[in-house]
Amino acid sequence: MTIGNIIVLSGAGISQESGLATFRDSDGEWSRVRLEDVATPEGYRRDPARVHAFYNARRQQLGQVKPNAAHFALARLEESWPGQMLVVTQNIDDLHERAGTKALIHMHGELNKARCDLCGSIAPWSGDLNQQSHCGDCRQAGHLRPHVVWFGEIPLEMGRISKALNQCHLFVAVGTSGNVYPAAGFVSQVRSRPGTRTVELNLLPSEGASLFAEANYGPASEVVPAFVDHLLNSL
Ligand code: BV8
Repeated sequence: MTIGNIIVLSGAGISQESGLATFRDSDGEWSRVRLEDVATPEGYRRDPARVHAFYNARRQQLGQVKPNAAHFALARLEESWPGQMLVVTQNIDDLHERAGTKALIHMHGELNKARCDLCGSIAPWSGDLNQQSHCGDCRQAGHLRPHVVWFGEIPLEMGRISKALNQCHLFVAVGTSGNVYPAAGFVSQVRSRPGTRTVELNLLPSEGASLFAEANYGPASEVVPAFVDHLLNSL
């Protein structure tokens, strides 16, 4: 087994067994609300109170959930892998960091941070956000939004992610349906380079399943620890 650099791309499926809803499963978030109403800048301009309520409910839920075996397995892999490892998550929950993952990029932002549209400050925020919330930096009210990337907005740290993709030997996608770009395109960027390995760990084949050379299907809490054991046992 060559000791190379690993990138793990995670999506909502890795947090599903912790009790957080996914988006496109039959009981997912988008079965209850339209993404256009709650996860776009237009939706926020139209009805900020509705968008705040959507994210406030999800932020409150964070306090009631815990990382699962999949999150812990990735933290164990980072700890024991002799090469570099980076987790790029589409998720806005904090379960990867709570499981111990250190090298982590939240490309779609973070639920427990607020961003001020007036002064640009980004600060931890664990309670409810609303239009009366004051920014801790500029002290102004009415300009705080969830520090979350909505559809039509540019994901965070794309330069750093692209550089890591160009240097990775093993790309593993966990719990993502492969519907949302640019994340869904990462596997194509990696597989275009010879000598790279691409693996999908998911409950069901994703939209991009045919782009992965290998796959293990099942609940993340089972297939991710098994894959981590396979990697570490082959050292
Ligand atoms: C951008 C906000 C430009 C926070 C999110 C037409 C064609 C192609 C692309 C586009 C298009 N029109 C517009 C676009 C671009 C658009 C896009 O991709 N739209 C899609 C819907 C077609 N993308 C954007 O707008 C992005 N920005 O493109 O900017 C740009 C880009 C680069 C450089 C310069 C300019 C911004 C996208 C970010 C949007 N914000 N979230 C929030 O509310 O959470 S995206 C949203 O979807 C979540 O972040 C989520 O993470 C993400 C992806 O969903 P998944 O994580 O995959 O979740 P999903 O429910 O879909 O799937 C769950 C999977 O888990 C399933 O496969 C299921 O089987 C599996 N599973 C379930 N249970 C388990 C499990 N697996 C294992 N174990 C289990 N127990």
